[in-house]
Amino acid sequence: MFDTLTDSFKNAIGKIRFHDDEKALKKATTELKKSLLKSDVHHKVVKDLISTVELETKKHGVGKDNFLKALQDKLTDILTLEGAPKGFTFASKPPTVVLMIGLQGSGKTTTTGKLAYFLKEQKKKKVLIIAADLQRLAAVEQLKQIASNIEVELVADEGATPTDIVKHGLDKAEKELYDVVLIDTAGRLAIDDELMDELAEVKKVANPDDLFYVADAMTGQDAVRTAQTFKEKIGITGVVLSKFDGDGKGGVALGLTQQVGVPLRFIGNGEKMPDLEQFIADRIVSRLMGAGDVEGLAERAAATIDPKEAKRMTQKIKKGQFNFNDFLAQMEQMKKLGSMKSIMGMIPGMGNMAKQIGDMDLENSDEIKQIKALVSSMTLKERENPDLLNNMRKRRLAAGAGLEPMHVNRVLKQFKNASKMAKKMSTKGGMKQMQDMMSQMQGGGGLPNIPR
Ligand SMILES: Nc1nc2c(ncn2[C@@H]2O[C@H](COP(=O)(O)OP(=O)(O)O)[C@@H](O)[C@H]2O)c(=O)[nH]1
Ligand SMILES: [Mg+2]
Repeated sequence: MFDTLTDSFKNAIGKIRFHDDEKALKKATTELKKSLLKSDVHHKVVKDLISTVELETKKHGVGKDNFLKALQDKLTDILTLEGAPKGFTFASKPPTVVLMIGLQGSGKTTTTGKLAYFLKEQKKKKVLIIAADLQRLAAVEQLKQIASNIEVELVADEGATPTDIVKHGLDKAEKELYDVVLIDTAGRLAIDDELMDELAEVKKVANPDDLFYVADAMTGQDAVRTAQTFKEKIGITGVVLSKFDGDGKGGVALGLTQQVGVPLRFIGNGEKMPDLEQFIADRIVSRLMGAGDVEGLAERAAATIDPKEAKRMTQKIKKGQFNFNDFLAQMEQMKKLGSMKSIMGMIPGMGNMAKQIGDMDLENSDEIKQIKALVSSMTLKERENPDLLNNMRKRRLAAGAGLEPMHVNRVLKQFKNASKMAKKMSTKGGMKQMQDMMSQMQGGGGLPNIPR
């Protein structure tokens, strides 16, 4: 997450008034420098950022707006490589072949699944995964499970060599007209020649359009160093930073593109399949400045939420007809959007909430389990009409769901509140009200809109 970095920028911006003097600017940049270094941004990147921002702000006149603009421009500059691809790019002639490489445990296999899910759900592509990590039986098993969960085709053969399986997979992709082929490879605990040789061979056979180096964000500057080595030895065209949701400080994402000379293409921010984000500089800058990433959120929602269904649901909510079936259906939809933490981080002014919420697990929280147990004990009529539930029916439900009557009452009350809240939010300006409430709870409004 970008919380720590966003806080650093917010603090610095807060130190400068609408019109101000160079002393205030110095104070703001000195503090910013300190906190960026603390967030594990490389010192050269920090130095470059600070000196440019100081220079540009002075040139246009010291004041909040010019400082903000200078920061925004420089950040965009730092996160962009001229002419380099952004997010996922497709080859002119399908299939687009991507080789996933990296150290053991960096998140290659998980990221392969996430990418496949992203391409299938958001880009509506036909995706094939090739399991070329044949070192460990468990690795193939892990990929099998992931592929079957997201319903993506997998080519795996424990007996084959990595190059054979890649050849076999590419043939299949060609014949069966796949759009994208993702190849998961073996890693090692550290960089060694044997690994590099194997990867070089796989690369020769696969002739990939992209080579994504998957790096664990929690390893900080080590992620940058290993990426540099892989770039020299194998050649990479993009980096994916996994485990960005961890308590890493996030600074590595800021410098990586310039340091390695290869664009950061994706960020992994959770263990679940939807927890992957394209790294698009403008959007990231917007988030770093505390303005959220509405575009990214809308994109994700558009791909997962059926607009007709959403409209039908809104109508029901407005009429107060929201029932238990709808409730469960909504839960399923939410699950597809990704972890609560990653969603909140994209809503303007809610970045801090994300920190407080932690990771609400929609599948496994006790409350959700109770609700599911309860709903499955209901008759169809009861599911459709929560008002039917009198005391006798409640006792029957409690027994059926293995809950205390007290729990049943609590769940029903929560459901009533949720449906009231939903009704409120569905009115015009409801979402705005909610946001205002949230930002008041955080003890401060969001940042003003950033001038473009
Ligand atoms: N929290 C979190 N965990 C991740 C993320 N990506 C991968 N992991 C976890 O990291 C561990 C290693 O991932 P795996 O894909 O098996 O790594 P590989 O050895 O490079 O294939 C697994 O437990 C994953 O669930 C991420 O973005 N966030
Ligand atoms: Mg693996």
